[in-house]
Amino acid sequence: MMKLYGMGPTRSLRARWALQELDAEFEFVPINLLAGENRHPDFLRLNPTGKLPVLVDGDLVLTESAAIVMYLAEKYGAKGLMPTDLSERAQVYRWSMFAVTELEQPHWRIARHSFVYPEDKRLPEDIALAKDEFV
Ligand SMILES: N[C@@H](CCC(=O)N[C@@H](CS)C(=O)NCC(=O)O)C(=O)O
Repeated sequence: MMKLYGMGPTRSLRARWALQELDAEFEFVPINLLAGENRHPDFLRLNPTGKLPVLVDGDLVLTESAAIVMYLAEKYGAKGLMPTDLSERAQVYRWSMFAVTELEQPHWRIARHSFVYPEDKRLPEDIALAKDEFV
């Protein structure tokens, strides 16, 4: 059975949502980032960057939430999440890339400088710049 390593409100939500949307059988393996479980050698063997999500499907170990979603959509092609028509599929690639390269980056910068970084590393002026970029 496929295994998804993840934690509630993180990017692993994307993969979990796709699995549920596709009605796929999977085991969810919780990894507590706050407790540092992503730095355990067993987890680092799966993903040396120590990041979530990780999907394990047989011999395949896949990281990157957008890639996982697209992989699942193709694996369960009959469910219709991934269009069969190439030009429609191109739009899936386009909007997925747009989400992770254009939208997510400034959004994540806002989060880092608002509550992720320690207070002395936060740059309020970068929040303003990132907001402009996001818009
Ligand atoms: N581009 C990656 C980003 C993965 C990522 O940064 N995951 C965060 C949770 S949302 C993480 O695991 N962070 C732990 C760390 O950086 O140590 C993806 O979309 O999967």
